[in-house]
Amino acid sequence: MILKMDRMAIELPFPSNPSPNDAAAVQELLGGKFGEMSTLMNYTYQSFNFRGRNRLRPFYDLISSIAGEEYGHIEVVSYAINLLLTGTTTRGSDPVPAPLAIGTNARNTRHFIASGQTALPMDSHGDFWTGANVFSSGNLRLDLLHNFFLECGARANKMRVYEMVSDPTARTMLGYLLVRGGVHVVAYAKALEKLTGVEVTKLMPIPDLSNDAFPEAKKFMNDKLHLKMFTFSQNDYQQAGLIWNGSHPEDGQPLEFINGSPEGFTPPDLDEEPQLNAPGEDGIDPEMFTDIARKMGMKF
Ligand code: MN3
Repeated sequence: MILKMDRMAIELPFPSNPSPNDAAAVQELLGGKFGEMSTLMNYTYQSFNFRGRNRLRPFYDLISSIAGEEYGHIEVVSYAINLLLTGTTTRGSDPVPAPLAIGTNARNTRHFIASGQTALPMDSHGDFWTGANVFSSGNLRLDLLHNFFLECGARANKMRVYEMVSDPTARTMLGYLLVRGGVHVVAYAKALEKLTGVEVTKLMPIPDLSNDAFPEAKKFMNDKLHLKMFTFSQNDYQQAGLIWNGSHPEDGQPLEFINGSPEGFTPPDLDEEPQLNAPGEDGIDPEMFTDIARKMGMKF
C-alpha cells in the first residue's frame, strides 16, 4: 500500500521566463522511454512481481524503496512543467480575443487543448507513455541490469534537457533529479556487485561527465543528497541498507541509509487560468465548507 503526503521533495523556484516549448522538452523526462513514469512503473511492477523475496529480501527492499522515491519524481517533473506553462497565455474569461492563440505555435498543443496548461504522461513529442516501457522479466540479474541501464539512459536525457533549457525552474528540478537518479545508478550497481562480484561501479559515470559539472546538482551534493537512500516507508524495506552501505564510488564519502522519507516542502499552488476554465466553478460559495466545518467541529 502507499502512504501519501501533500509534500514535494524540493522547493521549485517560479520560472523567470515561462515557456511552452521548454515545458514540452521537459515532458521527455516525465513520459519518455527513460522518463520518471518509466522508472516508477518498472520498479513498482518488479516489486509486485518479485519471486522468492524471503531468500533475496535485500534486493526486494531496495527495488521497493526506489519505487517509492520515483512517485515523488513524477511529482517534481510535473510541477516543473506546470510552472513553465503558467502564465503563458492571456488571462481572462472572454474567448473572443483568442487568449490561447500562443498554443498554435507551441510544440505541444495538448498542453492547451487536453489539459489546464499542465503536465500529461507523454514525451517531448506528445506520444503518450505506455506500459510497453516496463521491463519485468522475473530474472533478478536481468532486471537489475535493466534498471542500471534505465537509470544511465535517464541520466543522459536529463543532461541533454539541461543543455536545452536554462530556466531556473527546470534546472533546479534537473539538478535534484541528476543527484537522486545518481543514487539509483549507484544502488543498482551495488546490487549487481553483491549479486555477482562484478565491480559495476567502475563503469560510472555514464555518460562520462560528473554531476559536479551542473551547479544546481552540486548544490544538492553539498547537502549530501547523493549519499542518502530513503525507504519511503514507515518501518519496512530496511534490508535495503544491506546493499546501500560503504562509500560513494565517485567521491569516497560514506553512504547513509535512512528509514522514512525526507521532510519535503509544500507543493506550489498553481494559479487559476480562467481562459481554460481551469478550474472553473466560479459560483462556489467559499463559506459553504466553512459552515460545514463549524457544524462538524473541524478546524483547518
Ligand atoms: Mn527518478
